[in-house]
Amino acid sequence: MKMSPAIFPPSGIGDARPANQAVLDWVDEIAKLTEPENIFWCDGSDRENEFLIGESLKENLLSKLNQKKVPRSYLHRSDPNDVARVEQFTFVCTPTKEEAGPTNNWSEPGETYTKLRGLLKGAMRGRTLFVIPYIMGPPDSPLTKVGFEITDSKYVVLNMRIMTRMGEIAVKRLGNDPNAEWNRGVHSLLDINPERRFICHFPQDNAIISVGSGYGGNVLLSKKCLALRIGSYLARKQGWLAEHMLILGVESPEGKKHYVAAAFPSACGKTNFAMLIPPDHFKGWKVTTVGDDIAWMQVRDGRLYAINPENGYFGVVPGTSYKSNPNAMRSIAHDTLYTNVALTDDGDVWWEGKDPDGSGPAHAIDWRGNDWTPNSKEKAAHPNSRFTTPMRNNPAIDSDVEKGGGVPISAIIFGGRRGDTVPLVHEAFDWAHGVYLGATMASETTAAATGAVGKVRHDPMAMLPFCGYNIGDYFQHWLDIGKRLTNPPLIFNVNWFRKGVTGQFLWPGFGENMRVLKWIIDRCEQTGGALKSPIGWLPSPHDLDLAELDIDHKCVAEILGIDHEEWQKEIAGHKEFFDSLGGVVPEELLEQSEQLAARFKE
Ligand code: OXD
Ligand code: MN
Repeated sequence: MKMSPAIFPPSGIGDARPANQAVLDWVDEIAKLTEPENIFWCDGSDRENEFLIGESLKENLLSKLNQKKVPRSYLHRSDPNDVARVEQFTFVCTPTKEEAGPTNNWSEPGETYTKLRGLLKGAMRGRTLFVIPYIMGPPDSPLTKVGFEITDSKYVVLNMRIMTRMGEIAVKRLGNDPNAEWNRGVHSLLDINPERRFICHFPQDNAIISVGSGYGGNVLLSKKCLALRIGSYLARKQGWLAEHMLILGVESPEGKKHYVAAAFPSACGKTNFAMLIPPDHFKGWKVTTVGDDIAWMQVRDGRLYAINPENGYFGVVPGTSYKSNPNAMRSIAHDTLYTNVALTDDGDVWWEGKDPDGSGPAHAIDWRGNDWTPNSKEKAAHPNSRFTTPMRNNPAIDSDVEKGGGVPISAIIFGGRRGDTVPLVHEAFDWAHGVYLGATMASETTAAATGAVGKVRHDPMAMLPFCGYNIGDYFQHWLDIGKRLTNPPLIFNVNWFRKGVTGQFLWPGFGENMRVLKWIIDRCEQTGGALKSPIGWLPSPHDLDLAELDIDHKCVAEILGIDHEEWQKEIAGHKEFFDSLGGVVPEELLEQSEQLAARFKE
């Protein structure tokens, strides 16, 4: 990728310096180290955004799309070696290796700072250093956190403006107290070389340094780095939860509303579920979105309340269509930044799965900038191509998305992408059993991170790449939170991806997932039927509302059922996973494992 030169903005833009001396000193220190041509203090205003878009277009960092088809939207092509999160280069730098635990790459903080300072030395020569003030969370929430990100990438600034509440609002919230809590994030593209790509977290310092990448999950430091890795560390210390979860509202025709939080691994349908449109049969039911990726939850009056700390969606594009997710399609129809999708000859964006009827363009420019036709071997859009869009574009946005106190959570769902073994839905017997369901969930890997795709791996609570401390302590924290809840959410596990013997998906998914959601709500309302099984409460076929659904009865029986042989392997897999963590798993979860095995023998 061509590096953009320094820019000198017209007066009134790029000079929003905060008064807080701690921020000024830190920026000074980073500027001395990186030696930028100039410093641009972002205020998040429309004028500033227009200026940065104009400069990005001049530098070919963005391409303008057909403004009639996708108004105020742009396409960015990243370096082909830089298209996903890099878990192998992501580090948690705690004073001891034990604090980072068995699931994180650890590196010693002192040595890591020295190495990163070496890489950052002079890294911004000839470039502009942008300072981005932002908050995570609604402005009046007690959970809201302030962050500052330094970056030499305009693409990062443009994305952060969509993904966070950026500018003045953060400067005001921070105030002048030099001891206030705020996150220090430093990002430099360096030369986008995978050999010099490190995403490092220093939880004790509330600091992040990310170098060598321009990909969203590695560089929008508000998201995976602050809201999850550092967030989970702070959450444990401060008694709340930072989770890789969507949050949705479900309202019945009578106006009764519940909120549900659901943890699925990356690229496993969180955005689709958060924006679900109920099928016609569910006339009068409404699903609304609070968040599509991250939930911060606190205990109040014995209940769990959740906020979405983000302000936008950074979603996977391929597969998104008016059939699979109409609300996402409407959201990304304007004011959206696209990364690594294909460009059609009439200046529109395109990707695999955009037209479920198979009608695609006869010619396009693919995500690498090459000619593409339907006969090409390569995909037109990268499998991890993304949209960045403001959450306010979503027609189904929940009316309480700005509520600082959060929304009360009635149910928590864990789910993975599993071709076998795990039924469509089951309910935990109680909180500790629910924590066990989360701790033992597994899922096929996806293109959201570099590495093999389609390999089943254990991904506890969908937090394997995002838990910023020892996973054993994280499990214990979940168990402890449960002890403070007098009115805990019910906990469920779902699997939309189970396949039959011929390899076909057994469940239609997408909007039809409403049928599962409805059963979950029925269970919360204590009106839904269920059968006790060794793995938890299972709906029988008549407990699910399947009216007007074109599905074979045999498929229903298969997807709701459990195969005892498969579960013997599954339980052995749980044990193996817990053993692989080297003795950090709380006793209470080991007991859950024993109890699960025993229930199969009853
Ligand atoms: C994401 C991810 O981008 O989980 O949300 O990778
Ligand atoms: Mn995610």
